[in-house]
Amino acid sequence: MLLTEEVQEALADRRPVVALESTIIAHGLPRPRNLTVAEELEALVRAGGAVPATIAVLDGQVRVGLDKDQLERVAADDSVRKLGHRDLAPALAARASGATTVSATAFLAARAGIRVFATGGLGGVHREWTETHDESADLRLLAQTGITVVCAGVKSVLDVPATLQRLETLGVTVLGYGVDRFPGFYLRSSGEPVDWTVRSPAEVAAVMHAQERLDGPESALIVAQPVPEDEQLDPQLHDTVLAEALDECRERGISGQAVTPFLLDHLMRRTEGASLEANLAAVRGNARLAAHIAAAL
Ligand code: PSU
Ligand code: MN
Repeated sequence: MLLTEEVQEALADRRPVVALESTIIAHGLPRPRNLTVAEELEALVRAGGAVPATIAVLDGQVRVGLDKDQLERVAADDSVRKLGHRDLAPALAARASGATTVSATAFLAARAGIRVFATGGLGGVHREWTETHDESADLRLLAQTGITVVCAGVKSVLDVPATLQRLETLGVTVLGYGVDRFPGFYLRSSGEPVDWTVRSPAEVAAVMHAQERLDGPESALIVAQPVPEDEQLDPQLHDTVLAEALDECRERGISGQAVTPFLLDHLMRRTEGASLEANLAAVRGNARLAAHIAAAL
C-alpha cells in the first residue's frame, strides 16, 4: 500500500484525513466532467480542513492519495477496471489498474488508518433481488469495517427498504444527518425513517468515540446526508425515468458489475443531465461534511 507523503504525514500527526472512492470517477460520471469533479472533491475536503486521500489501484499497487497524473489516469484510461473488495487480490497479482468501489475503498482506507470516507450513494439490495440475488458487496464490507461513511443514502435505483433491513441485520449503524428520513440519493428523502438523527460534526464524532468505547469499532457508521432541497432531482421525473431504466436493464440482460453504471448513465441521459447535477450536489455536500467530521475528531 503506497500512501502519498501528505497523507502519511497527516495520519502520523493525527491530523484529519478523508478517503474518497474512485469508482464514482471512473465508472459513475461522464468524461471529461469526471476529472473536474474528482479535483473539486479533493479541493472541498481541503477547504473543510482535511487532507483528501482518493484511493485506487494502479499497475498492481494500492494508492492512498493520488497525484494529478494518477487522478487523470483514473478518470480517462479505459483499462481502469471496477474493483470491489474481492477483486483487489487478483488485480494486485495481475498488476492491473482499477477504481475502487465503496467496499474496496472502505477496506483499504481502514487498513491505512483513515477513519472517515465520503461518497455519493452506497450500493445495496437491487430491486430485482428475488430473481437476480444482486446485493452490493458494499453491505457486507461495511458490516465488518470500522469506518465512518458519509453518503446521501443508498442509490435510489436500489430497493431502499430492503437495503435498510439488510443494514439492520448486519449491525451497521445508520444516522440521518439533520433529517429523520433516510435520504434518497438523487432525492432528499427515500420516504423511509431513520432511527437516529444527528445535527453536527461534533455529534457524529461523539458517536464514533462511543463506538470505540464499545467495540473497537467493528462495523461502519453510516452518516446519511440528503442533497439540498433545491438541488434534488424532481421526484416525479425520477420515478418515471427509473422505471424505464430498470425495464431496459432487464431487456438487455445487463448483470453483475455493469448494472449500477448502466442505471446511473441511463438516468443521466433521460433526465438531460439533471440526475448528474443532483448526484454531484450530494457528493459535494458529503465531501464537505466528511472533512468537518474528520476535523471534529
Ligand atoms: N456513488 C455514486 N456513484 C457511483 C457509486 C457510488 O454516486 O458510481 C459506486 C460506488 O463505488 C459503489 C458502487 O460502491 O457504485 C456500487 O456498485 P455495485 O452495485 O456494482 O456494487
Ligand atoms: Mn451488484
